[in-house]
Amino acid sequence: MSAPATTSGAGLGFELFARDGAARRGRLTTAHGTVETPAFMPVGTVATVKGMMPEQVAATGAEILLGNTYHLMLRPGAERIAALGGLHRFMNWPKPILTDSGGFQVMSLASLRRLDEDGVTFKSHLDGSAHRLTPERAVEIQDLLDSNVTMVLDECTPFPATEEQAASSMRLSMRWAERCKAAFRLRPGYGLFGIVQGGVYPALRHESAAALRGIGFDGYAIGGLAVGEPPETMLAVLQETAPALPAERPRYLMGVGRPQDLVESVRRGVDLFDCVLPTRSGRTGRGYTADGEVNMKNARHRDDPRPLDAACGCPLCSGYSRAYLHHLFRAGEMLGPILLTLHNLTFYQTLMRGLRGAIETGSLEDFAAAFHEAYGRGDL
Ligand code: PRF
Ligand code: ZN
Repeated sequence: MSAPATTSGAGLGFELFARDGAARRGRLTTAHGTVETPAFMPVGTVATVKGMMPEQVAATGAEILLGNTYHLMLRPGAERIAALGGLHRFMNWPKPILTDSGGFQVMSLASLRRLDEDGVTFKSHLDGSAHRLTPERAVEIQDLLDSNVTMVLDECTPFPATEEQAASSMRLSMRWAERCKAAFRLRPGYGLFGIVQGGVYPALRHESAAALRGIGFDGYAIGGLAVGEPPETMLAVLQETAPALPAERPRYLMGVGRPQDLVESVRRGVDLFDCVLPTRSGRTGRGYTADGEVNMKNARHRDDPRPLDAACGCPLCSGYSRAYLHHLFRAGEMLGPILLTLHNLTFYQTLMRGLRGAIETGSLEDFAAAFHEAYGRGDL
């Protein structure tokens, strides 16, 4: 069973117009605009992409942001954001927004977590106050935020986990997915994504994908990866899982990843990504270029008049030297993280544009080979 055709009418539109091997070139349509896929979503956890004005984020080429149920329910509160006109208005980002459901963040950030069949109780990492998330409340919060893409509440199975642990965790997530579907308010331009779990076990991944297909979602995420397993394991699980998802619906690999992971995951059929890496690295002095990662705090940049990446058209690379950026980081100046975040987000969006173009022209294998050849050079 697949999701209903939603190219027009209820839900989210998704068209595919080119394929190259398992890779897909598509367009997601929401109530707040369209997203060319494969796409990378910058992370705007607390209703801001750290250090960036929304206009700057849009100028990097980003068409959709990720927001977080967990953080926003704690502060400033979902009902408050709803009363202020929703998350788009609140943060002045008029384009599409996808929100994560909170389960993953509860497990990584909250204290005193207690998971039961009905949901999860936890204490806030901010002030220790007690809160509860159920599948129904997670959907309601994302509705209050006016999120275009609501994610089901799931449990991200930790790595490592035995097959028995991964199975019972995944089956709980599938029961929660069904409750999320029942609680979700259908409306045009908004959709609900299921999340495949099952750890590193192919049989469990297939069982999870089949359960979600049976329920029927607007899109299908692959969760529980990039949680500490080796990169080759992640790609093997991905290669196993992607073909088990409906071909005509978007696929989202949650929390991934490094530039090389994006290239390899697109080759295996992923349409959507999110990751804190470009923004977090930007704040800590790590820059991405076609020739690999660069640590701007390294003394070797002290006298370097060249831009970080001569091929990049971002504000950092068009106006400032490596020596100046190095100086800003050494001096602890806030412009350093701002400029480098802007560059890193531009690098990620430029990579996605390159991948989309390569799929359109049927040259993805050559694009990937050339990317790895240059990027593999590492710190320069
Ligand atoms: N589930 C949810 N959010 C997530 C993950 C998950 O498994 C991951 C795993 N990489 C990141 N974010 N809901
Ligand atoms: Zn740049």
